[in-house]
Amino acid sequence: MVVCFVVARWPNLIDRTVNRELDIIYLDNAASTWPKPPGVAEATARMIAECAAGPGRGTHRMALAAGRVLLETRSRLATLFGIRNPSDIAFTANCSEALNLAIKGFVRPGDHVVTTTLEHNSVRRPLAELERKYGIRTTYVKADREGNLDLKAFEAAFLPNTTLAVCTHASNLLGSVLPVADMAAIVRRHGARLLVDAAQTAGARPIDVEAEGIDMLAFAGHKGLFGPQGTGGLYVHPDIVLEPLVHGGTGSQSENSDMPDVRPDRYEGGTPNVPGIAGLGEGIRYVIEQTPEAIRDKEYGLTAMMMDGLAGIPGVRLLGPGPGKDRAGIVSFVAEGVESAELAFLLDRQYGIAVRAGYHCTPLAHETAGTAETGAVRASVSCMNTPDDVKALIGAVGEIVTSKRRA
Ligand code: ALA
Repeated sequence: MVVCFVVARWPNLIDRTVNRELDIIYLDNAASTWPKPPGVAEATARMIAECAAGPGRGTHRMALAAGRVLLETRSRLATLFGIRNPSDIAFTANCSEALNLAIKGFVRPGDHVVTTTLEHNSVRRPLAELERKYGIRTTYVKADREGNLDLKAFEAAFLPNTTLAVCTHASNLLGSVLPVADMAAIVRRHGARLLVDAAQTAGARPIDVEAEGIDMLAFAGHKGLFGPQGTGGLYVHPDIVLEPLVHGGTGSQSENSDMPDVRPDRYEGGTPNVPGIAGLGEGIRYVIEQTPEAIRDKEYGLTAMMMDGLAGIPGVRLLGPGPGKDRAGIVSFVAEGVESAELAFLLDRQYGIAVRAGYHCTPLAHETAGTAETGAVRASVSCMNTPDDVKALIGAVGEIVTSKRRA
């Protein structure tokens, strides 16, 4: 009875939300991309409607069809990231889970880890947990105010017991892009392994794990890969064996009380998000068709336009690399006379523009940028945005900031 009552009271949850979103100018793509390319929603819905069986958990046709969806999406990911064996990719619920799997599965008591002050809490928090529980040690190499990392300082942080380096590929606050191939060479010289957090870059710029020397790559499915939320994954180099994060059913080696040693089963306990992974497969298809190079260039053009326009508004200070320098599709800024949260609120309520304000789960990067006290407003594009979206943001920020400064 209670369930019926609740369902009856909330029959139109999706309609109400989507209807409001349809006339939005969406510039919060660093959190989650929207809209998705054609085919993503359809593939997800189709799996729920037509093929909701457990992959690898039966030999009937529907279970096999679900298994093929995982296989196909994994193969597309391997193509996109230059990975030889798709089984070296494990699906996870998001990039945070992938990073937790990599960090907690790799680091052992007595280890030292090198990382940076640009990291998201999904790197900082698992490391802090291991520090508390097992006394591991972490060195945070300080990036400069724009979000650039000095490679000499990075190399100087390595100790004889350093086993892992973790870095974001692009800062989710500053948009700065780290030179992961150069970092990988340093990491190799010190006999350690490199884990890259590609939350902001997977799909939005080229990544080749072999060519760039990346040992583990964590990625979100719902950002630049255009999949649904609840998808993500981790690439693990074939010679690295991680402790699993989840112990549970895999549909394989069921007599064994340990997790199987075969991949990807070892890292995928429990029934996966097959509808989400079906949608993710369509998102990756789109990225491969467009090419990550073309997506990067389109986002860069929109970002450059945004920086140019915002920089011309008196009282606005942009964070991150200056004009002409490489950056992901992220522009964060602070405005004199108006708090970041208020500015984001007014953009949404008065202009229908969605951005994200606050600390973006990266207090370390805010300290680095000098915005630990104020937070910042972040506008972030995907290749679905248009110059008109950017013009609307610049115009709206200009009006709000000018009226606040006059008041
Ligand atoms: N990490 C995501 C962001 O930066 C959620 O907004």
